[in-house]
Amino acid sequence: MVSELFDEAEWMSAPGADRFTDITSHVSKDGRIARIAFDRPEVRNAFRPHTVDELYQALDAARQNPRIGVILLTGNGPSPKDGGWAFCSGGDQRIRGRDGYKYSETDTVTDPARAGRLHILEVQRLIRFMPKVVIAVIPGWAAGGGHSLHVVCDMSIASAEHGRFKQTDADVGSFDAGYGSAYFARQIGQKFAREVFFLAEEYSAQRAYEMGAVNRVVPHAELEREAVAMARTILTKSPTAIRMLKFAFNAVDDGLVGQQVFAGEATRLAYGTDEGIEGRDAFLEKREPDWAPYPWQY
Ligand code: S0N
Repeated sequence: MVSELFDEAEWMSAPGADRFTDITSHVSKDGRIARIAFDRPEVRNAFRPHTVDELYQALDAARQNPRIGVILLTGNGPSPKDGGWAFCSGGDQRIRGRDGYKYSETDTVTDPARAGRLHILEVQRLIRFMPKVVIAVIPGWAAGGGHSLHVVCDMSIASAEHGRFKQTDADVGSFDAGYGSAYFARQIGQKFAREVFFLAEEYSAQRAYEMGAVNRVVPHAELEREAVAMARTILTKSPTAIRMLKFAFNAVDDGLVGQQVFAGEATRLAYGTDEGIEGRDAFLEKREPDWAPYPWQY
């Protein structure tokens, strides 16, 4: 069983997913939605570097699949140990060392180039900059770096009964000083964001909803069904409009990189116009471009 909330009728295994050990990766049977899940419920879905590598690969495969428009990021459960549910509890503290993380519990760090990589931030950027909608589907704890992941997702939907939020970074001496905190403050306001980090208290899904940190709170048993329904609504929209909107929402907080990403999409659109094609053809045909048909619009 993948997860108690997993609907076998909805999903098929994603290509190559059988090689994953720390996550599961599925595609909806119509090929339009990806479901990628942490699969370490016995440690509240904490991630080790190996988990992050797999997560990156699965997300990037979904990004490159032109049929997929929405990705659901979730955590499998419940824990076989105690029945607890989690989205993700952040970095695996058992393998954290002075300079970062060992690759896995049994690792003695044989490859210095891989030691201590905090590359969950690469996953954050992949989610942030992919031109598809990523929804955090939160069946239980979102804590530490798991909290940061839900923050960077485009939307969040949480289990009413088991959804729990806690930003433990300052408890364990870590700090996500990027999207996890500063962007979180843009979402819910400075006072609330500082409270969440400085007090590191537990918040229910309902409280997170009231703060503006999650979009929807739904009965636990319906969590994935509701998430799929949200995804299907998004899939009825124009892919170009959704990608331009996502990058427009991002741009104001992403500085020159945000402008670069948005501008890249604008260039792509311009290349598809007759005017853009005239520029290309004029160069290839070694002649002056004829811009006459294209007015200086106002
Ligand atoms: C999630 C919590 C609140 C759940 O509490 P609960 O329900 O009482 O369960 P527990 O009994 O505590 O846990 C059940 C079992 O799971 C193990 N476990 C839980 N979380 C982790 C973890 N993160 N690492 C390793 N093991 C974990 C427990 O030990 C227990 O095991 P057993 O049964 O054997 O006793 C609670 O568990 C909790 O507070 N967890 C820790 C949350 C945490 O502090 N996470 C780390 C925070 N920091 C990061 O994530 C940094 C990540 C990072 O790499 C980063 C780097 C740079 C910039 C940004 C980031 C970033 O993303 O933040």
